[in-house]
Amino acid sequence: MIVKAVGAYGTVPPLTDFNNGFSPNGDGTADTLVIQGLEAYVNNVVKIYNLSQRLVFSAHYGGPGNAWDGTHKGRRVPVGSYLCVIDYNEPGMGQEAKMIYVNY
Ligand SMILES: [Ca+2]
Repeated sequence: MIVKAVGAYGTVPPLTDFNNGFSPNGDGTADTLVIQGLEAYVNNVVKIYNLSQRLVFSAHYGGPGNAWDGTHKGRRVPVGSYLCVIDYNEPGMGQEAKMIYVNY
């Protein structure tokens, strides 16, 4: 897998303020991977890879209530670092990639 780690460019502000870490343990705090404002890009796709470069999640981001909950095939993923790749799927926009951390 080759990830071109670029921010959004052109007139589009980068979405660099999403939470670096989250705790998908169902306690009501930071239980999903919130990426503020991404739902405005209606064609977006969010992909999560583990450090073995295996895809553990891929879906459209539709807001905090429709975001990755830290599970893979119905089970919580192990604590650790993951790579989040955002495909905007908009003309003139690339991908954005960022490391995130899952803890419980
Ligand atoms: Ca939590």
